[in-house]
Amino acid sequence: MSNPLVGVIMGSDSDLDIMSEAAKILEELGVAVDVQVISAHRTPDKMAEYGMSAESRGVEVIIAGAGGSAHLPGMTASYTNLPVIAVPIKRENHGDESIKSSRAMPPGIPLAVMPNNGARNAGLYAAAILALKYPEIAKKYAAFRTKLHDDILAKNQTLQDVGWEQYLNGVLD
Ligand code: RP5
Repeated sequence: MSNPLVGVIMGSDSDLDIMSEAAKILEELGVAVDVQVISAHRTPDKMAEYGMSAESRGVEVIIAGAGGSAHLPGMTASYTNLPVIAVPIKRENHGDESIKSSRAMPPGIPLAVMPNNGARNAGLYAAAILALKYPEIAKKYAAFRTKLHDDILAKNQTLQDVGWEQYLNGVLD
């Protein structure tokens, strides 16, 4: 694969089970990714260096996931002019502090904020941004969307064929 166009960063390796969804969908769409653990509060120097050097390294979109007070997405955005997509990490015992913190970026430094644990959509959103420039990515992204569309048509056809009760008890089992 060529140089990573998307940087996927996260505050802890404990976020990787969720953040790997972004890497996975991007690689399925043929987009090379660079995946790193960078903590805003434990390695602030590394976060600054990463943000400041991202553009010169050829990265075009950054996806940043963090839990807790989730400083990583907003602070990374403050170190680069690249688009930054935030993925709030929410575990079962967590509140909504991460998504609220990401959404509350003061005007001037924008963050695209996904739903809690929305790493897959973050990957897709990054692909949509890159599709504006790269026809190959645009083709794969469009094909992905077409498949979503066609899958629903096929499911509805089966629902019409077998009826809702059998669908519920048979097809969905
Ligand atoms: C945040 O604190 C990380 O993004 C993670 O979601 C959370 C817990 O980190 P660990 O204690 O698992 O390293 O900084």
